[in-house]
Amino acid sequence: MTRTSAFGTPSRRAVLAGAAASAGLASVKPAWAQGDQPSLRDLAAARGLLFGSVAGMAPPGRLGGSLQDPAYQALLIADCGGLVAENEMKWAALRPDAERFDFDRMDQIAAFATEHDMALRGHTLLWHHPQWFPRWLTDYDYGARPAAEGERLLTEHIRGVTARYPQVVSFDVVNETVDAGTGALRETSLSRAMGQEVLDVAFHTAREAAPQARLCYNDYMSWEAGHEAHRAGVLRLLEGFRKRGVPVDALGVQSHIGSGNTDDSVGFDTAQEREWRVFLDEVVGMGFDLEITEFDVHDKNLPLDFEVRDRAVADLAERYLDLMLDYPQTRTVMLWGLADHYSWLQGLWPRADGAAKRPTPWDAAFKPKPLRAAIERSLTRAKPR
Ligand code: 9MR
Repeated sequence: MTRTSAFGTPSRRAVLAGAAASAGLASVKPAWAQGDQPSLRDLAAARGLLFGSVAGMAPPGRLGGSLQDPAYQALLIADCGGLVAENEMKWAALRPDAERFDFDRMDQIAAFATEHDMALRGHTLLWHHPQWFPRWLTDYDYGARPAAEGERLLTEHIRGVTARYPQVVSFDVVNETVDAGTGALRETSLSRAMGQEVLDVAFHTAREAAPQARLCYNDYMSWEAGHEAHRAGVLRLLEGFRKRGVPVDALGVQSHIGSGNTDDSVGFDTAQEREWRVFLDEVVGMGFDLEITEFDVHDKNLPLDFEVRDRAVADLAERYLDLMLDYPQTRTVMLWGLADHYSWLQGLWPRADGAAKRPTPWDAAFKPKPLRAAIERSLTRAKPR
């Protein structure tokens, strides 16, 4: 009998085993994989890379609710070796207050990953950005000894989450703490209580509590005009980590590429590529690995025509991924969405023509687009690591 997961989908292992048995083959693609394309998961794995995507447990049909959709689940099972929760591991989701954890929705995501033999990424132990703190944490009364109370709260959180999910292969320990405009470190209630040591404490605690996991600093700096201070701030932060012996293994390069939020071009010309390599060379020169953690291609400023738009998205993606995978230090490629209608980009920065965006490899009818083929080509070209 085919084993069924808690989500009602047959597990990958069961499907693969069943198909292999009936066809008499060692490795067979599941029936719902696209055409005769090899799975991106297997292509990546053969090169020592982890390929996967985000999914979320928001109510069915909503942005953030992709894991509730059986068609989206099928894509994950067919093509992804890794899974990351879109929101469910954040403080805002896990922590109703200072005393309690609510692991319910995150547990369901973790269970899906286990059912389908997917590696789980952890996003994020500390999104150190005031906008994304839960209200209670912003207003928290740290008492007479704020540094000690901040440390207690933070370490308890990190120990709680890492103990609950010991299978996590890689954690975004700290997310987006460099101010994109100035390059300075952001302030939160925690940093006001503990000082910027809060970041070091987060990494030390994660290393101690999850020695099996790679520890990343994750951010969205890019080559775009206006990102110079952001890149410089991230380099300063990484340098400081190294000098102080803070256990950070990799830089998570979010990779929300395409139309910038500030810069309306969709460029990645030769000069920008050079600029980007200078940044990456500095990062790997300090001994950090790279992870692509949230890849998608914003098409806000591309023409309406699907053929033209999808081609431009795919071309940019292929050049970018080729460059990133040229670094043997890049071990992970995670997408921030597989199907267009679940992309967070639908909810922000509308296109001038009001049309839906097309930033992911599958369209809203779950038909693969040129972006999927571009990713496949890039993974195929990647040297084994
Ligand atoms: O995609 C996520 C969206 O559903 C949430 O509303 C938002 C706030 O929690 O976060 C989005 O994910 C972000 C990620 O956690 C960090 N990097 C940027 C991502 C896109 O905004």
